[in-house]
Amino acid sequence: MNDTKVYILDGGSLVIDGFHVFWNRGPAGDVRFPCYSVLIDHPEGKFIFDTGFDKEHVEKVLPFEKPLQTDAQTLPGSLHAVGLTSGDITHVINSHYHFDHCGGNKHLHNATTICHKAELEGYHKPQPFEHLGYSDKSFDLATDIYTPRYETVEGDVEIAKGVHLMETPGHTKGHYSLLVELKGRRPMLFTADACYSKKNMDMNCISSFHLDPVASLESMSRLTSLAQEHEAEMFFSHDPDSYGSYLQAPGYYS
Ligand code: 5PN
Ligand code: ZN
Ligand code: ZN
Repeated sequence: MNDTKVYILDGGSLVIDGFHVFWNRGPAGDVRFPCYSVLIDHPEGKFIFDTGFDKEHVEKVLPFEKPLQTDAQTLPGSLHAVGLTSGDITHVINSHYHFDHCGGNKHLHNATTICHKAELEGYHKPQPFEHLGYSDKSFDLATDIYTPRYETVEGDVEIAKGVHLMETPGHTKGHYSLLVELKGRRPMLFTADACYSKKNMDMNCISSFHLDPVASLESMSRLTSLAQEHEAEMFFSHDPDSYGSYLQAPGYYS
């Protein structure tokens, strides 16, 4: 049996203000941060956790976030670099349905979409201040080549051997973080937007984009406990400082 491999697929970068990264703390000013997808090449399937942003969507709806994304940083482009095409992906899981995490779903026309029941509810009935976050609806819309096939889950779930979705609500209603166990190294804990960066964790400071700030803080604390309990390494979702130390595809963790 093949061992699991985890690839980090670079998806380009966006700009937001420092007060959005560090809620009520700042300092103000442009912060450019990375976005990426996680490919899990597993004996039970080829799983993608998060699919980055769609550059055209951001240019149209959020041009002030100054998207940078080369062709190689699109999801089809980054899959190509590891010898795969969009049709090879069997499952897509989104930590949540913010535009910078689901923009590439529409390319994955053979994939089953694993989603938290509460996240779909949150997306379908957003609070008024969540509209921009949930502005890319292409993951939910059928096209000629793409029809989403949802498989709804709740609670902490092991979606394949050693691949665990862990509930970390607050940033959104049904947010998931991801824990992946590997044969040759300590587990990887992908925080997703439950914690943007190591600095957010160290300052115990959440981002300004959230549904429930208290739940968000509890989820950050849960991430700390999970990392301790599993002796896992945390990988943050939008961390300009740590990102350079993450091994990039075609390199992989195993
Ligand atoms: C990167 C980014 N920009 C804006 C929003 C928003 O309005 O909700 C979430 C979000 C983002 O992650
Ligand atoms: Zn988000
Ligand atoms: Zn995000």
